Amino acid sequence: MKWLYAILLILIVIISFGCSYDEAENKDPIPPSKVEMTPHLCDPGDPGCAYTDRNNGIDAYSAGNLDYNWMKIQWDDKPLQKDGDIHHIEIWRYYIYSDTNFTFVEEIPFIPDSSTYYDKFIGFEGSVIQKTWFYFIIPFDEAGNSTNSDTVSYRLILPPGLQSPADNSTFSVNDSINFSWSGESYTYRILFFDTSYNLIHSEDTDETSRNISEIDFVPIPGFSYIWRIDAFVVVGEDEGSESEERVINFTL
Ligand SMILES: [Ca+2]
Ligand SMILES: [Ca+2]
Repeated sequence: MKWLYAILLILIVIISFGCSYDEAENKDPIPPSKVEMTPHLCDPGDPGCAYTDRNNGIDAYSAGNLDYNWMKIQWDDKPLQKDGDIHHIEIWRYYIYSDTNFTFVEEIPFIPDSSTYYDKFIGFEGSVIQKTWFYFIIPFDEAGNSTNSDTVSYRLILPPGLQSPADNSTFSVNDSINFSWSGESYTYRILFFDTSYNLIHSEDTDETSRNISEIDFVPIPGFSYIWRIDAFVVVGEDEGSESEERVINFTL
């Protein structure tokens, strides 16, 4: 009878191997890699800041002439690219004092290298400013496994309301031009970019008006620039806002 037991044992081993093989084939047990969100790195015009508005991590994002900013969030998707089976990503946010109240923002398809998302607060009823916003993402793979990312945060404040000069104004380089805006008692940064968004000049002020003669910026005749005002409570903290952007043209 020993040989019968031996055959039974072999059969059981073969069957259980077969079962576990089938299970591995049908069910992917490996969840997505954990994603690291990119914290706020620095702002254009900060001393030694080599980052631009496009790659500086979580940041306020100009919502044009609305009275609040949108939020830009970013993450490192290299681990997800290596996984090779990511299907979609869920975006989630909450704000301080409501940290049990996670809000689902949107589900986006996974497209490698497009690891930037702009949260326009669509459907949010309360005031968007004076809140510290926290974000995390949840990548899902083809089999439905998911792994939460870590969390980043940024506080939005009232964006400066641009007054003058009007968008697409044209001046001689010798004109007296007054740049003015409305806002709280914040620190303001006036920024001038070329039309390819390279930062040409920036400087900080506590005023809400600056004449071009007070600004250490020498425009070149025949050139156009993009200008805007950023606001900070304390420069260098994870907190701020950005005005809309306007174009200014210079002639001789
Ligand atoms: Ca997987
Ligand atoms: Ca910024």
